Amino acid sequence: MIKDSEKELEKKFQEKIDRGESIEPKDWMPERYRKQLIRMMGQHAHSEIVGMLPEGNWITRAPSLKRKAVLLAKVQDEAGHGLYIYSGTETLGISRDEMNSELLSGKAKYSSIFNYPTLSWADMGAIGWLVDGAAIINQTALAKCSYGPYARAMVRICKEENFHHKQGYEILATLMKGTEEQREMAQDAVNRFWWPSMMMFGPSDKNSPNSEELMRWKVKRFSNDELRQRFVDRTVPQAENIGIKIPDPALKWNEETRHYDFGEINWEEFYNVISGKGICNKERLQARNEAHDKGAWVREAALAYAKKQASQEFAA
Ligand code: FAQ
Repeated sequence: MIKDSEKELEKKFQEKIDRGESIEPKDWMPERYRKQLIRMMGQHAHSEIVGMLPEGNWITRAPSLKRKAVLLAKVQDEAGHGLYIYSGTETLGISRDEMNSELLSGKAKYSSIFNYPTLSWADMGAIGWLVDGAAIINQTALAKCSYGPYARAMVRICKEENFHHKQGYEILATLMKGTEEQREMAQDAVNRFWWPSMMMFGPSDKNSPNSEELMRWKVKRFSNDELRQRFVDRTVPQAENIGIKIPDPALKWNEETRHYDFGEINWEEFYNVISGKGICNKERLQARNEAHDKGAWVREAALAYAKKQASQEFAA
């Protein structure tokens, strides 16, 4: 039997995607599709892991036992999300070790948002409400992406992110019902996290080199700007509901488009942060490297145990 040429395979692959069918790990796929997914899923998994650090910073200082238990559970959830996505990425032929070394060496990117510091308890509210809120909008779309393992991981992750979003919003709503100082603290956290959250959706469509290809392959179902607009439209009424002001003087409901218009993002800041020059980039990588080094004995012990089990099974 004559094998299909690469071009024919690519044509069938695209037709499958156009019919809305999933691509599974053993299916044929263009090398570029595999590479793009490894890049994007790898960055996503790293974001979940590095994303534990800003909130982890407040676990010991949570204002009550209940808040502490909730925050602890949330940070653990993020670790779980990282693990699902790393496992999903491994189905594309890259090992967890390789991905991890790309993160530790600074070669792989992770979300810009986690390079900002968490200065007050209200930041836990702002992260849950804005950062998880932005993540849900992006990830709900990814739950319908063409790569099966990624899409399935997103379904579970979105359910947990919804809980994260609500707990963040509830922290801010509680502070807004508190003293003048507590209201100021909530507003200050939103002032600092609003624009970085808007940047999570990536560069504007005209400056997004990967979008065209990823949308053709239905990895991305919506463009960066479309998702960003969805985030603004959903978030502004929630802010009004609890008396928080969005720090954007250009923000205005547009009766014609039925969307909110908003101001220009500081793209210079965005590109600085993603090229390693954000406030906490160094600190975050250092923390991950230290954790990796301190965990060496765990990896050694696990390996020794696995070897012992294998030799016992072999002898039996
Ligand atoms: N940060 O051509 P595009 C979370 C890079 S999960 C850093 O538009 P693409 C949960 C981009 O990689 C948050 N880098 O790229 C949580 C590319 O660089 P490269 C993470 C960014 O891939 C909550 C270059 O710019 N979510 O928060 C960013 O088509 C609370 C050109 O950009 C995901 O990763 C950025 N914000 O679209 C955890 C979702 N934006 O690799 C803890 C999956 C762009 O070519 C606590 N990823 N870049 O050198 C995606 O949806 C996409 O990859 C985008 C970027 C939309 C992020």
